[in-house]
Amino acid sequence: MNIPSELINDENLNKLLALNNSHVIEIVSRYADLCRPAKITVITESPEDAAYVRAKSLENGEETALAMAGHTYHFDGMADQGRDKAVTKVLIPAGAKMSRAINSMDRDEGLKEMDEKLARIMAGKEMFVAFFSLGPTNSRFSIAALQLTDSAYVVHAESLLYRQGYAEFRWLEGFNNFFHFIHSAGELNENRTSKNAGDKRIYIDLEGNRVFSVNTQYAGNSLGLKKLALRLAIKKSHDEDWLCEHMFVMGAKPEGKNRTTYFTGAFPSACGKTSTAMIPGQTIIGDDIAYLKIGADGRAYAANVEQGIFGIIEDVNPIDDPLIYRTLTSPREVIFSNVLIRNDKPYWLGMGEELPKEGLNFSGEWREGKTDEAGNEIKPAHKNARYTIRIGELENADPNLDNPEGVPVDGIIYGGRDYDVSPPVVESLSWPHGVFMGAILESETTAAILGKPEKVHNPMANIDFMVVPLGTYLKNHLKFGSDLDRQPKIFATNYFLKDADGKFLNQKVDKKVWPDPRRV
Ligand code: SPV
Ligand code: MN
Repeated sequence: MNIPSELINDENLNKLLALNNSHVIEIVSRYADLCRPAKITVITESPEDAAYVRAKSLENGEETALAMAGHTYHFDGMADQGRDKAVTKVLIPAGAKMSRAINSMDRDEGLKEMDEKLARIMAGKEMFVAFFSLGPTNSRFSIAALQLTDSAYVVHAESLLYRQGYAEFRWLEGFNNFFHFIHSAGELNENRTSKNAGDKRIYIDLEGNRVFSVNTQYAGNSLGLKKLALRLAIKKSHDEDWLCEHMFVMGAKPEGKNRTTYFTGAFPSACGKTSTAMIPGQTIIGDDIAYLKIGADGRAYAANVEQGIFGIIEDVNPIDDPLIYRTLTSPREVIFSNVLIRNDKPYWLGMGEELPKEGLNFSGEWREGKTDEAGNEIKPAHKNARYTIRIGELENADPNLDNPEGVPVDGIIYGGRDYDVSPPVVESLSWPHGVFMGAILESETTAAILGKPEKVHNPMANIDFMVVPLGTYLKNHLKFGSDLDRQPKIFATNYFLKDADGKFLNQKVDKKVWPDPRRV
């Protein structure tokens, strides 16, 4: 199969051919032919290509520049403000079994539906072909990832959040051991948000090492490298005996001692994961997704899959989150999503200053009291409004952020949003007991996921991304621990206990010493 020549010029074609990988050519050909973009642009790791993507996102209106240098904002549509579990499905070959908790559908049916949805979906648009690495590059943690999308915002956000992977694809030497992601925002509204968000679909094809995502822009649904790759990597980790987790990685530094002890921790979305990774005086490696592998010395090593943070901006203020606040209020590359804009400045809930009474937000022109179609008041910024930055730009970035060996892990923390049962801190008696504590995690869902809050059973905070039967997943955890010569200690935390009057129990913390971890 060839890429239709009218869609790609020689310069871009040569960038693809230089990879010497027929699988890449085949994928680009297939989806160029199906999606029929007006043109194809290949993004390598050159600074010119990065600048091109940034400029395109501004030019096509997916992002708009703010007053501060490097800052832009992006809006997702009203029905596209979080991960959409209902339309995210694992494609299962005929006869295969899956736990009931995992949303799945017949593979052939799903692939057929996707072919129909993708047909000519990029008409008049540009298709970007971009290369990234999950995990540090040139490392046993790295997984090469190919992104096809008609959204410059998606490639721009991925370039902040993930390491460049064009070189990784050269090193594949023609093999097909990479993940690939096909995304289209679909038709756009005037404000550049997905018009057909009601018809979004996210289908995970484990057999093809690929994920399809259509009619959505929200990063958790659209960025291949984020939660879409997490699902593919969970399957891969099971085939290869390592762990792929919804975990932060941070360095803890005991006061007065010159040593760093690395912890990983899994908390459901918006339950304190980033705040824990950002505890004052400690260092951060990652706040969302980690791969854990066993080192030659028999210890567990963790690497951050990402190099950036797609963090919740609500309650980021100079008191609770001084480092992130400073990073978000100084010149550098930052994408703000779903915040309020007034006079080219971003505003968000809990930022520590009074918000304007009118401005522009994800609902369009906004003024205080505006309601949605159901009559509910629209807040100035969404509760799931976010910022996208590189971790390396934070003052507390750990020196091992990009270490290809990862970091040795001595502690693992599981935490949920449980208002009435789980104790504030528990240490497990053993690795299997710790696996049990992770497995019984219960938590209230949050604005990171579309729909009303509900208390769900969320093993290892990973249930939304599970693509293997739960029993298999837990057995893999038990095996991983028993294969280690030195097992990390496992803890469970709960920051969210309430008293009989519904007030949070541990509200008397001195905020200057220990910012409220119930921020997320
Ligand atoms: C989460 O919701 O767990 C996130 C953000 O980390 S998302 O990209 O939506 O997954
Ligand atoms: Mn997450």
